[in-house]
Amino acid sequence: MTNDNIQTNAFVAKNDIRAQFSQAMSAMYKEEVPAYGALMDLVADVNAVSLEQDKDLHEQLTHTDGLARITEERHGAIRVGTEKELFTLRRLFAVMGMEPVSYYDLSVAGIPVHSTAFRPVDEADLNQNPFRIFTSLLRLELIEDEDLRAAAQEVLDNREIFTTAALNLIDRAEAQGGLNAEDAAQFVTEALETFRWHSKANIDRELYNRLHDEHRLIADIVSFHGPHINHLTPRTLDIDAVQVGMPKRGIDPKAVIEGPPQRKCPILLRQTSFKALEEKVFFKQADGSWEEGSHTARFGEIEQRGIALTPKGRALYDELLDKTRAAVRAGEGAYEDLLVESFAAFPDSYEELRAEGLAFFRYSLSEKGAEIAKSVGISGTVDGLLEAGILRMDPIVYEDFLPVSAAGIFQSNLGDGGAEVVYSNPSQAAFEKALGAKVLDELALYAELEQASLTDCYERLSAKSLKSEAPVAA
Ligand code: OOG
Ligand code: NI
Repeated sequence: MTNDNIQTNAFVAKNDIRAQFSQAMSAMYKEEVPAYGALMDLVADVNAVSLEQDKDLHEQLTHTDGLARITEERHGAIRVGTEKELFTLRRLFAVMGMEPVSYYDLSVAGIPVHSTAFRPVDEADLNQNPFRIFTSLLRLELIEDEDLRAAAQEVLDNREIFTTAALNLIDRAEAQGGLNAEDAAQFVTEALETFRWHSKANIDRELYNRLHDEHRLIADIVSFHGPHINHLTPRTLDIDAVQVGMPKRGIDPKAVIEGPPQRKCPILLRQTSFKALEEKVFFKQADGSWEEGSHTARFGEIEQRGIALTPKGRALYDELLDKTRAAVRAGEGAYEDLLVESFAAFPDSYEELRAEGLAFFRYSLSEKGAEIAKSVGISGTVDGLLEAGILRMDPIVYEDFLPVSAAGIFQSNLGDGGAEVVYSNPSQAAFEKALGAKVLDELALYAELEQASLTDCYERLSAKSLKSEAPVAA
């Protein structure tokens, strides 16, 4: 064994650091926002019922190793103020095996941020712990009022959202290629500090009000010591049941579920949330005293994840959603009926989704296929082998987010009032410059996963001629 190996073995796996961090975040948020704990309980109950009643789903999740991860599964969201903060966050998340995937422009929805999601990328890592953080960067350049922009910039430039120990441990993890158990535990503790809620604002009430009048989100990002986690979202297997169950447990959900309608074969992502809490905060007055006020930012959200769509499937999703939203605004009476009606045009069986090249699948050998492959080499097309029951296919879970849904979630929690400004223009290049890296292309990741699963089947069947007839998206 080389010296290198000895060192590497002493490092805690990134997956374990991520799992510890996700646990720690959940425990902290439960303390900070008790309704989150109530929601977790509801989701656990609903998921147990779904798995009991839907044997196919149970079998599918067991087969794809997706079952174990579900109770521990959650995503969070944060918003940062400066390029430097985003840059360091990328390094911090990398210590836990989380990489920036996809670019989301929220400015088109009147929200002056652009975003990415930090998450694990490889299938095995996702199955161990798929913790994700939706991360938004404020775009101060979209504020027209120059004085206000300068005041906000100054406040942001003067804060340090990371502890010194966290910064040192990030440096160490990069230099060594990992962290030992003691460092990893300290890293989790120190990293958590960045996302903690602080009721004492960094600024006085007057500046808070000016920021708030420009956009509530700007006040949320600039006024506090750091990017407090604003929600943590468990994954449910039946979001309609959770939506109905929330009021019974004293939680008030937003009016509509974002995303596609209820279907037999869930696609992409459906999300709903409960309204942000009104929280007591304290503004720092010029004479050093603290003045009491209130701020709403933190809320709860639930999501149900379905199959990842190919570019063709995604285009159809966007088209049908746009059509619905052009006719009626989300939240108005007819919205849900119209959504269901529009989505009648989206095939709702896995066979059709595959045949039409609308969704990504993970292929594996069926029990029969594995048995036969022991003795004879088999070749054939994917269609033929599926039909012969030699291959099986399972949906690849959508691991990302949806900009229209995200905008709906942001908006439902910004409350009423505040300006409805439409900012413009995505700027992925500027975002990536701040990040210090390119975001990964989520569609390429799904396509690679599908292809890798097929290649594995080729090899096991020794059927080198195996080719997908269904349009496997590039
Ligand atoms: C992020 C909103 C987006 C989601 O699930 O789409 C999001 C935020 O409010 O900061 O978390
Ligand atoms: Ni969310």
